[in-house]
Amino acid sequence: MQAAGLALKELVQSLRGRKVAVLGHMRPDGDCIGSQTALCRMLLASGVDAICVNRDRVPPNMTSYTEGVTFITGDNYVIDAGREAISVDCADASRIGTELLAKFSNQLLANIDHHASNPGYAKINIVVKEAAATCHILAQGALQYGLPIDALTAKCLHLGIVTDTGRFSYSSATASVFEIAAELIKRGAKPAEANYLIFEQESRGKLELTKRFLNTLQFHEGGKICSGEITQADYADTQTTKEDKEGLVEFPRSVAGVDIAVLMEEGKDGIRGSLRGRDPKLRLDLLAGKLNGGGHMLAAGFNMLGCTLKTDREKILQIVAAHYREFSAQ
Ligand SMILES: [Mn+2]
Repeated sequence: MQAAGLALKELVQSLRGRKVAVLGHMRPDGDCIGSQTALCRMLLASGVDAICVNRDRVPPNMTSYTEGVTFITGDNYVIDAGREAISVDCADASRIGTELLAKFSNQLLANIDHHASNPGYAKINIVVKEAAATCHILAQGALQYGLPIDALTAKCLHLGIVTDTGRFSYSSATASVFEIAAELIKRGAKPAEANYLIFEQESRGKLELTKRFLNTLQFHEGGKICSGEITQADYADTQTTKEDKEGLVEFPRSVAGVDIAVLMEEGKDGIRGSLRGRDPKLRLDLLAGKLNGGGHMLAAGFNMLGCTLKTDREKILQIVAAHYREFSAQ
């Protein structure tokens, strides 16, 4: 982490007078938006011509964090010649989106991230696998080396940390993370305001989607596995989108006795799934691999092309159950 702070300071200094685009991943979350806007603001305050670009829109409850920066989204972005790219919170370059990535013919200048699988795909790689969030890396480095953090930058950094640590509840929420959060609060971050903006602005459609999802929950293997489903009709009927499925898999995961939570989403081209657990022994990354997916030991995803719930639901659940029996016995 110390080395990352120095590398961040040197990167910011070397960019003075240059043109930079700060890129995030598709379907951005709080850490993505927070790290894009915080880094952009630090660069602007350091004399760098910086903008943010993302393939997808900024979630409506996060738009206040983009104040004062140019944040380009959508397919019609025009990137001026000579603008170099830095990615934040992207485990690999493809997470930026192929079309957006193609706008930058040269290798990405820098990659700042905390995902364990990050292969280091840029010229300069500031990857700290034990960091709680990309915003944690940025905040630590900025505080250590005196990079500019005004009140809104502090709010942006806090946004990434509060979302990626599950509101400071995961094991990644260490004492030093709390110390950094305290410093960000001194500089203008507002926890109650962030909590309201990020966690208490759900649409009524999301509530209806949640009701439908809860109605589909089924228990398997004596209550050790709990699965639920979403269809395209659910989105259409509740006027919601894929963004709104965020967090739904936490409901089955939160039930006592459940070791594997499964969310299956039926789309036009197949079934996408989310897997969540609490015991690393169950290796959900390996389970996802059996279902054409991948991820982390406790959180993974899969993508069964050409499958439908009607014809393939049982097959998928049988693979999950067989994996559970094999790995829980070890
Ligand atoms: Mn993150």
